[in-house]
Amino acid sequence: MKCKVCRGSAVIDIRRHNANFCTDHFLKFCADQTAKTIKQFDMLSEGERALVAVSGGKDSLAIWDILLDLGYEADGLYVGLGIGDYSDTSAEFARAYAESRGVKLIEINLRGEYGFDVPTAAAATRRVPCSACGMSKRHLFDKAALDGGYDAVVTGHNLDDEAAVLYGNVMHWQTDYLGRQRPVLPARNGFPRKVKPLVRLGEREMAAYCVLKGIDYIVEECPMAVGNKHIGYKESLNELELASPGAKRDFYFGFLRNAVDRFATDADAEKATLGTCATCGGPASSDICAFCRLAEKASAIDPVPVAMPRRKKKAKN
Ligand code: Q46
Ligand code: ZN
Ligand code: ZN
Repeated sequence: MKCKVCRGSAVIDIRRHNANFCTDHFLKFCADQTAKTIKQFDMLSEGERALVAVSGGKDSLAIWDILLDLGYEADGLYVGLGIGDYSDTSAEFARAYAESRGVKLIEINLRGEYGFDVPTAAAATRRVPCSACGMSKRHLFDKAALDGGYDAVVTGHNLDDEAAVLYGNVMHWQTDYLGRQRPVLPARNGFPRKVKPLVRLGEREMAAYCVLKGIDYIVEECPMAVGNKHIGYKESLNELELASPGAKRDFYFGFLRNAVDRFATDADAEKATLGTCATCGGPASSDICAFCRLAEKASAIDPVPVAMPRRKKKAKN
């Protein structure tokens, strides 16, 4: 197997590009694909400050690394979700990376600063953990970006993630979500700009990127992801990709080219009606925003151990 660029010995094959790469040219390929995405979707301009949502996993550490190598000013933000050992270990990877590059990592601890954690929030709301977790993370990333004067929140969502979310949104015809499923969401109504520069790169490539760059990351999946539908969607898409390389890319980028605009109105209308949260001053669809309501509810009950995540109920037909 030879590198497509230099004919040296290749370390990875990327079937959807019909290409093999050596280490150096693979790392360059990842940086080039990211730079192309940033430019194509106007994600970041020169001199802008980015806040990277860092989980300690491969994708967020890889995008942080690529942005720094591309010359962007990028700080990290780690949110301690209180998911037992998983959170403790992932925080260590995030800190170790920041230290190795001499860059700033902001840390927010849900239990320490807001009096609850994800397992307890799941019990308090009687919903799957990812629902309270995702909402909390979005709120805290947005708030930290605005408070810190950052120009954009960067997340490490990759092609596999976005194709799986799209698959789920189409399966259930979540038209409001479809209207928002772009790799860049402009700043408005009290929300900062949000960008996903890794949408041209897959999960396998991000793992390879970290290994080849010597970046240590948490390999274990979050223990609360049990029953997460996206895992099933990813598996289905992997089967399709195996039979037809490029299927995920064509599905996702075809959607961006041909369909996302058709759903945009629903999402815009919803955002336009937001007011201000009386507790935190952030955007809210009622007097108090969803995060502050969650914090009030979840901090009022005794902490729930991670060993007993609430399993998802079977979906009703
Ligand atoms: S951390 Fe949180 Fe994820 Fe764990 S509880 Fe779900 S959303 S799976 S990215
Ligand atoms: Zn090469
Ligand atoms: Zn609030």
